[in-house]
Amino acid sequence: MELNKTDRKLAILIDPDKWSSTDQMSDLVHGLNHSNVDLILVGGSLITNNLFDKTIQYLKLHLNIPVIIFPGNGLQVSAKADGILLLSLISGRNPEFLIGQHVLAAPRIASSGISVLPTGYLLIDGGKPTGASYMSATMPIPLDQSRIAACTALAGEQLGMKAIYLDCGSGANNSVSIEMIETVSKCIKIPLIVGGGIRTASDVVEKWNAGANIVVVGTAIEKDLNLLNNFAGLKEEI
Ligand code: 1GP
Repeated sequence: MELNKTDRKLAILIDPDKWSSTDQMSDLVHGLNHSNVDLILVGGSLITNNLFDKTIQYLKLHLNIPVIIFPGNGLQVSAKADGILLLSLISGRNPEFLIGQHVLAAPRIASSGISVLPTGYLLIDGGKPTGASYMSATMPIPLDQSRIAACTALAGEQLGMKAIYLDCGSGANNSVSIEMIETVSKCIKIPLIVGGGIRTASDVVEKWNAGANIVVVGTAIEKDLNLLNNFAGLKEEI
């Protein structure tokens, strides 16, 4: 999985709980095949159905877009994916999400043979508690504390992480601010992923312009699949 500091990529997050019917998946695949989406992320802070593996398999079968696991916990591993963002929740101080789940998942990740991208994951306060903040039992970084986010991201880079993910959490009221993206992006040499509460094509462009290398959209696509049409041709506009 190659990511670069010059990338401007769009990723769609698929939570298998939210795309559980065959009709939904068929519409999704049709929409994605006519979009300019660069990456598919699959995962969720809590997945209650048993469709994780099948969802990845279906997406791989019907799409020519890399499918990357965005794991909410150590159970979310599949050999059918192209890779995994191995998230360490470095904004938090809960050892379970800094290293604990990783120990449990390590043998399965190794035997799956999928590519691994060690990623420093920072939860940012998006104006409401989210599944990620609750399930990880961590306190997000306040949205106006860009310096804390930048120092945390820099520490992640110094620890050897290959990407940083700033996330307000799925369905957040507010997305990561332009100021925070600019501050963090300038501080690190590794690629920056930004997600949580991003709803429109213009939001995506703003985040790219601020320094995000990958912008992730999940909930907005669940609510309106037609939004994918707005994303088509986005890169030609900038
Ligand atoms: C959540 O960044 C992702 O981890 C996507 O968030 O669902 O709010 O788009 P949304």
